[in-house]
Amino acid sequence: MNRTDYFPGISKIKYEGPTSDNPLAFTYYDENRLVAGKTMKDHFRFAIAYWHSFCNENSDPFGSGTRTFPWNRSSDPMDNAKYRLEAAFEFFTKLGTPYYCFHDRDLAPEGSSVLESEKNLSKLVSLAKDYQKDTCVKLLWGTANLFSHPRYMNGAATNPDFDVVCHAGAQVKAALDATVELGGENYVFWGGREGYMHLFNTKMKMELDHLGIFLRAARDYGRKIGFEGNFLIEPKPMEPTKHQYDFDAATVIGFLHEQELLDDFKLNIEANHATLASHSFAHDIMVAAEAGLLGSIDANRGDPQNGWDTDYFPTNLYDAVEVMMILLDHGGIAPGGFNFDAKIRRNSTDSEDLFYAHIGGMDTFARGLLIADEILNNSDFRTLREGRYTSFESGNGLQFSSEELSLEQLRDLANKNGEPEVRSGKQELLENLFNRYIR
Ligand code: XLS
Ligand code: NI
Ligand code: NI
Repeated sequence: MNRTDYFPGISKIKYEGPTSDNPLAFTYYDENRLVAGKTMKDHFRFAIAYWHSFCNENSDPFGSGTRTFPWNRSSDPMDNAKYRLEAAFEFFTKLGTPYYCFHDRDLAPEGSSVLESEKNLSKLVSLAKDYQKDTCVKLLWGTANLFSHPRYMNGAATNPDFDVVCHAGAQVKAALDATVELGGENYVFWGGREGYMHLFNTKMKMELDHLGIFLRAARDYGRKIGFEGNFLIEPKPMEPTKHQYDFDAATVIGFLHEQELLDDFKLNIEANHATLASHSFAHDIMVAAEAGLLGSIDANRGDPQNGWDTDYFPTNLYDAVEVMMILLDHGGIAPGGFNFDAKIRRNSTDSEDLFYAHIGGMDTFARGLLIADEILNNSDFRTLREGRYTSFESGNGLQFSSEELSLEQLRDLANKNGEPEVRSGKQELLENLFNRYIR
């Protein structure tokens, strides 16, 4: 393939170790390093989000873009889509991330009809297939953008107008075709405008039932065309709708139960969405993981001072350690991965800024993994936590856990055993212990 250099002056990013002062090198992410029996590459399965990195020129609601993408050099959007693909694969290979993720409309522009949109997408998919073969970069997940076009202003699958639901169906069908064609390992539904702005004009139960029906139809089609991966729902509590139906991990798990989707669906947890729902990143990861439903992660970071989806690149080591401890305890993230659903700031205008951002994110999680592994193996962390629950390991406690005690029996035991001993939760000790390893 004829290659243009879209990121000139930047060569393959290498691991140089913690003492390196080269900002274009990894200091912690060493893809072949073994930690807890797996390479770092396999622990993370890092992915690049096509939309933030190659589609948005840093515009915001107050102004147009501040970057000019060299791949937007034609007046024909299809040509630009091809240049963009070329640039994206140059970036993936220079950075050394094994995966990428896209929305249908990131890859190819919408046409003037359903048919034209399908044709546009399939042209780009066949090019992407060649790049994937050439570079060994793989597709972590595909998705459909069911929120940007004005027709989706009242929702996609939950729209009160059936004609809009059909368009959403057309898009998801094509996006599933694309995902399967490219060997995508997962398929994501982020409920863009699936929610409501006001209850006065909303039939909530009907909309939620339609969402379930739509997802079952998508699941059936995906399985029919040979998609074997997980379908993932990405929770988010608000923005763009005032109330998004997929509010947080716990809400989505309830929805999956109710709609009988648990055999095929898991969750894609995004850090900034968890914090928007007044949870920590680790909280929503834990909720999903303990339910056996952690599918993948959108790695980014919110801003503690403002309440929207800032999509900062993740640099918070404390969060990374917490999350990696959960993953080490719950069998890891595969077949999901860590997708950088994050964008550089509006005033980050140099082409290497995109590299710094991703290098920082990858190093943060790699360092988090090393620390998490140390805490779990070398400290009293596990025993302190386990120690709080020893009363359920034998005797009446074990009987209770095995659902063998009635309420009357609990009453009789309380009466017999008297007032429980006071036992400390040891939170400060655990926090200090955790901090001692952050180094
Ligand atoms: C937006 C979402 C979106 C999904 C993919 O807030 O995070 O980027 O990940 O549609
Ligand atoms: Ni996301
Ligand atoms: Ni988001």
